[in-house]
Amino acid sequence: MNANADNSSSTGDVGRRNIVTLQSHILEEQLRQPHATGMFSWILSALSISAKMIAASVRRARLEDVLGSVGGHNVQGEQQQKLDVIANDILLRNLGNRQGVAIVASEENEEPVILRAQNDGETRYCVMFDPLDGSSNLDVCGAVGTIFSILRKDRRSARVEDSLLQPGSQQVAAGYVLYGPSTVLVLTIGSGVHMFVLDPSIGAFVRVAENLRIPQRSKSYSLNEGNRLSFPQGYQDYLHWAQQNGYSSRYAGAMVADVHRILLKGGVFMYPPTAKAPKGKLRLMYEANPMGFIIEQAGGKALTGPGARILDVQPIDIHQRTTVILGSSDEVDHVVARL
Ligand code: P6P
Repeated sequence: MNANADNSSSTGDVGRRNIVTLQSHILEEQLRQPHATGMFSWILSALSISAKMIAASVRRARLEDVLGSVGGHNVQGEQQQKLDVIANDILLRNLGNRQGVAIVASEENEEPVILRAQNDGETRYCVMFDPLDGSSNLDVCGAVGTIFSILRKDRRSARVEDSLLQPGSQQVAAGYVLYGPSTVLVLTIGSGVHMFVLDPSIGAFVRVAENLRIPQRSKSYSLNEGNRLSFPQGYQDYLHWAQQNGYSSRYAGAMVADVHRILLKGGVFMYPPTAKAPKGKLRLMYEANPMGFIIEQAGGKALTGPGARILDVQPIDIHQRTTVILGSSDEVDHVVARL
């Protein structure tokens, strides 16, 4: 039984377990903030509702013939899946209904969506997200996910969109939803990492673990070895060392699935520079930053290279890409020692 699990008895008798839902967890956290207005909680609830709606769409995708591509390409030049658009619309609609949100930015939208004017005194937050990460896995019933990042609006900025270009260290919350055999939501608001599982019988995310800690080491690495020959030499040297030392390789092709496995079991996830993506493929603002925040909050490391913390990168564009090396601290060290 997971040592982090909530009051779970050794027999796992769910009947006696104190059920804490995501909503009550959020309210517990709000009560700890003397000046909280409830706006932040409302935004998290919009993300929770969106996750339930997206999960329902993902589970029925094959039945409702919403798999496959829409024929267009997103700002990344990637084929846009029908469910990418559905998930994006769900998030835009639910977040648009929350007065505290000034602006949102999505992998699927070239430009940010300004919801309220910079001088609107009620708005305090900016939300960025990848609505359906790894969506190319959908057609083969593979794991997909949603990744989100929340920043405070910078009231000193002249334009509301300027608030988006803050380093990851300024995030006030980050999380992901993994649509796998169960729907799992992992969240940090800067005081630990907590995990929730959607219980369809009550339609609520139930807290199953608090203050998750990533194992310090684990002989497992995760990257697309199909690009090995174009990796910088240091990464190739690492792979040679790892294979000589009995490491296993695990790669789902969806960052949420790979990072979730590493959060729970340990290991290291990488997206190195490649010939096709010389600066790395993953997006800083709505993939690397939120995942980096979660991994660091769980006691791991999240770097773009030796001594370069992901959360310290000063962004210049909301869709910029970055190299990613994140996971167990000892395993990240083994990689950067060879770069
Ligand atoms: P590749 C999915 O498209 C994604 O953005 C991440 O979820 C995933 O880690 C990566 O790209 C997979 O990229 O080049 O290995 O298919």
